[in-house]
Amino acid sequence: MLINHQRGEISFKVVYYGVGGGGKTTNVEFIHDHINPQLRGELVSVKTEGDRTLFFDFLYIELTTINGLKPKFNFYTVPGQPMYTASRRLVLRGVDGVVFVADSQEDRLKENIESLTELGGYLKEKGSSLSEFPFVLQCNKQDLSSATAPDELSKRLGLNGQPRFGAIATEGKSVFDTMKAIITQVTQRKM
Ligand SMILES: Nc1nc2c(ncn2[C@@H]2O[C@H](COP(=O)(O)OP(=O)(O)OP(=O)(O)O)[C@@H](O)[C@H]2O)c(=O)[nH]1
Ligand SMILES: [Mg+2]
Repeated sequence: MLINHQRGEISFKVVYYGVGGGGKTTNVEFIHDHINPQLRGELVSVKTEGDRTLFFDFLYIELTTINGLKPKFNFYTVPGQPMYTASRRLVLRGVDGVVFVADSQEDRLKENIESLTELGGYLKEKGSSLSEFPFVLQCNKQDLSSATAPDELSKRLGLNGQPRFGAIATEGKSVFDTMKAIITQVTQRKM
């Protein structure tokens, strides 16, 4: 969280985390494409270790001001493939909230668990945990026949009670619900 008093802004960093090919980029692109262009910056793709890390920011004016400051949200995705651990650590620096985009397909459960465990380890280093930190689970690819339902997937991932959404990011289904849920968590925590 950063406060810019001159501009009267408070910025939060939200990271979309999860396995390679799970749908993080699809989420962020959909948000970017469907938000008022006057309220957001460009979608910027930054190369890290040969992979892409997406970044963009926008002013979310529907929220009331926080202590007189305009809330601004910076959305990032990490590269999900296992070898990009260093990039993920870099992107997670200063994070205020995480959306974990799980690939709901049955055969990706093990990778989802590995990715979530890595995230948990990072939060632990920061003196936090998955249950304490602003966190939303998105069970993506619910359109596929081998998809596990959100409640069941949440259980299998060892989560308890964190907000969860069944999504189809390619169709935009639950993309904004997920985004609003993490924004609520992040801002309520800081207010
Ligand atoms: N069927 C289906 N495909 C999806 C869905 N969401 C994303 N995809 C597809 O999955 C593939 C990977 O999506 P990305 O958004 O690039 O995944 P990512 O999580 O950013 O992957 P990395 O950047 O490699 O970590 C793309 O071909 C998407 O079109 C979904 O809800 N259903
Ligand atoms: Mg991506």
